[in-house]
Amino acid sequence: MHRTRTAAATAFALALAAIPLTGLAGPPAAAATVGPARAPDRPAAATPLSPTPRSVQTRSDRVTVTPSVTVVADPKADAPALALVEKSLKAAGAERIVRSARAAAGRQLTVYVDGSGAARELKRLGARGTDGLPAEGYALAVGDGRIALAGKDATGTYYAAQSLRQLLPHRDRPGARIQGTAVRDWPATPLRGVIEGFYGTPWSHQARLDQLDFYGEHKMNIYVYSPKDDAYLRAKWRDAYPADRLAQLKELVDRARARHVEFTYALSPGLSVCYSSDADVAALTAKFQTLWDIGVRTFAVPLDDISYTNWNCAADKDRFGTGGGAAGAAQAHLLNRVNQEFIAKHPGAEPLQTVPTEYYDVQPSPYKQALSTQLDKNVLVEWTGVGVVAPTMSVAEAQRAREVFGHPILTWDNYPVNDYATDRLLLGPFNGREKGLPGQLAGITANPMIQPAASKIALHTVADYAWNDQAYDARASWGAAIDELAGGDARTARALRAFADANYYSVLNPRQSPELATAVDAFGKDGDTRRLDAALRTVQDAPAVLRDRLADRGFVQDSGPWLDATHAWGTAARTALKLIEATRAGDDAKAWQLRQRIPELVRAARSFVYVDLNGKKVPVRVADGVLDTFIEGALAAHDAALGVTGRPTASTDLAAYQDNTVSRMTDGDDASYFWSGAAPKAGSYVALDLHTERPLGRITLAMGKSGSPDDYLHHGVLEYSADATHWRQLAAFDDTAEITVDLSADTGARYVRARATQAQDNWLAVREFTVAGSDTVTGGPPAAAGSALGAAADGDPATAYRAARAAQSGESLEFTPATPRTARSVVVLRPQGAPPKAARVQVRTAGTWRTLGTLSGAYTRLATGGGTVEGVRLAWRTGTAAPEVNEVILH
Ligand code: LTM
Repeated sequence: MHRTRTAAATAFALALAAIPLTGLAGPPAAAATVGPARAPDRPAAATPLSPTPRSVQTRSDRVTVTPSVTVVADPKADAPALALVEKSLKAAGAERIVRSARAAAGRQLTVYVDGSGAARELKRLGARGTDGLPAEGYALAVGDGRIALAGKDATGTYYAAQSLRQLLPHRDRPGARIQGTAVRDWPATPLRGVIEGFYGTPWSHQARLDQLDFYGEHKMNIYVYSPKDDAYLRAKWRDAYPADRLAQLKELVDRARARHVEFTYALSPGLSVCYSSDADVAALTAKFQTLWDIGVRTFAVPLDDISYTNWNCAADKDRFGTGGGAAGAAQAHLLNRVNQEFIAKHPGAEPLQTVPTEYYDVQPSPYKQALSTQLDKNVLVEWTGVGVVAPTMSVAEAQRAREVFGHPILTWDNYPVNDYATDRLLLGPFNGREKGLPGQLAGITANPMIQPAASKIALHTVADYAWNDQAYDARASWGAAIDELAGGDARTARALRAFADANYYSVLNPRQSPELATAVDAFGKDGDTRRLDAALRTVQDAPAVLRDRLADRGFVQDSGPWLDATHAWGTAARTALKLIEATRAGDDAKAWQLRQRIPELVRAARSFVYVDLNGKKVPVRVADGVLDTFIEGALAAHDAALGVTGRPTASTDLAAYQDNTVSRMTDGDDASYFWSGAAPKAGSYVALDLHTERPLGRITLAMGKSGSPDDYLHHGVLEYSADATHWRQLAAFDDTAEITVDLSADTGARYVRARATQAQDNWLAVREFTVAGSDTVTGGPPAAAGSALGAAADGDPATAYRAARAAQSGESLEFTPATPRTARSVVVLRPQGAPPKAARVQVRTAGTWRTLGTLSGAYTRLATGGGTVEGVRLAWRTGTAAPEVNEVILH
């Protein structure tokens, strides 16, 4: 099967021909102004067109889509463009489309597509034609009862039709009029698109078809088919496709062509190829031939993420030697053979593409030198920028890449790919790419997320940048992407914006949730709870709105766990805000009631997982560093109001294995644990910050866990410090997983840590790391397993003493401060639902016990009547069901 050369293909060839080593061709000679515009230019960014055109002028008149519309098209006009024009007119309310060689009589709308008719009408409307435009450029004018559009080539006409689609009203508003407009437009770089090049679950066939439609709509002209976990592309690259797989690929190739997208087939043989082998060259080209036969015209041989220091066959070592230079020579040899024996022998084939093994920097090396000098000059080299995921990319870096690789550069931009961060959706815009960069490149391909539909927000912005980097505004493009996906529905757009903001963080967008963070910061300054609650409510409700109203069901499906987590974090944060309100209002009982709900809400928010290709469950992150921090702040403010120091903050220099984060060793739950995911080295530590310097009581370090009893620090020391810089040793320990150290009242510190003194093979699991104050708790009933009496006076209301049994006659819990304390009241915090009158509350002053009253429900505050308190006693009523106490506080 043969096809006509698409404009995308021509652009590709032109790009190669036009690229001088010092930089690519600049903007075309054509001026960006059109003829006699009747109204002043408005900034292109203000148009509804996306990508933002180079030049837009509005006219003072308007055109109506009449029930019958005549289309006067050049006989050679691009068929997909014509089909799109007609479809868009129908969607705008036209009931009948008449194809004719002449304009309609009377007041009926006539649309001219390409040829002399369009050229004449463009001129009449004061717009310039396509002369002087680069490949894929177009001109479009609307006014005086007609529409004229013309492309520099077939793809240009298709893009003119895409712009017209966006300008036309929707049939929901019959008779709606189109603003008179003249657009003159062209791309900033020849190739613009997507490389499905990530690790993890490859996109489905339906998702790929949907993506190709999306690329066409966004003037992207290349899709590189290169999912890392498709065995036919890497592990089993020599194997032929079964018929059904080939049929699916053909459907993709056909859809791509209809959308003016260059389907690029990328085969990655590097895991097992023998570069010098005739048989392997034959296997590669035979596989390419099967793709050629279904219409593929662009091919790539990526050689990323392989070892180039180990040969796959002895023959390569004999032929090429060893080292980076040898690897470059071997790869150039293989690529040149494919280029000369396949690409060159297939007229109509586009230039070969490759991804070098050193794709992530611009450092000269023997490997790059070999590729630069030995690889055929017409092979395109893909490069990720400086860094695998480059936070920024500059014109100077691209120029350097061209010099160092000695070939035209196509960026493989690792955004919004999330295979290295499967806990996140990356919903922020394409950012950090310098203006002028596209002009240095053969093109830009973006590696998307494992989630195809959710990638559309970022890909929309990539398309904007790649088409018109000079007008690109990341935030504006992000907003436009959201509005487009929301389909013009304001409520959906608000929800989608909140959801995207909550999932904004990436290497390119290091400020997580900028809009929510701004709202939280503003609250910190003005304390306006109503405003922050409205913002949080939008976050909380966004998932339900999106599930209910978002037309792109793929987006909803892709985002499932993140939608759940967003709702749950919104709920937890709103509860924290209510806690702040109650704390401020001095409504202590309500504050305590709200406070107790938060740990469970946070646990729920952290419980949602993404299940990856291997079945691994990855807890997802949403608005991290913003909502979790806000909640922690609310808890800390409540602690301060209660007069307790709060839960110590845990830290470590060891990475956590999966979601077994370091905070789990201070959560008061002996069943959860921090797990290091790597063996500690000498010097590795786990530490606690007690928030204030205070006397240290009993320290417990409970290590190991069921299933991994040997995951403890085998040789270490316990240390303490006032400033986290100067440490003093408390104890040394060897070969023991459970450590308890009792300190005298005069040992005070803010920081405590356990530090490994030797490297070991086992990982580290810490179930609980606690530091009691030197206040003591005695009496009973005895604590249940996994709980401790001391939890009733550890400064952390989230931990609780839970009795093992009901109270017996005469039993009491006695709290003795390290030193007698002046206090106006005794506060006793118990779990919600705790029975009233369960105990008499007594204080000892001047050596005498006095009864202040009985316990209320969960929150009890009793005035001491003044004096220095030497002790507090909860004298249980006989038979009280196993008591629980979160905290006894002298206030
Ligand atoms: O970036 C390249 C050239 N190769 C791989 C990609 O397949 C992968 O998706 C990204 C992001 O993890 N990193 C790579 O190194």
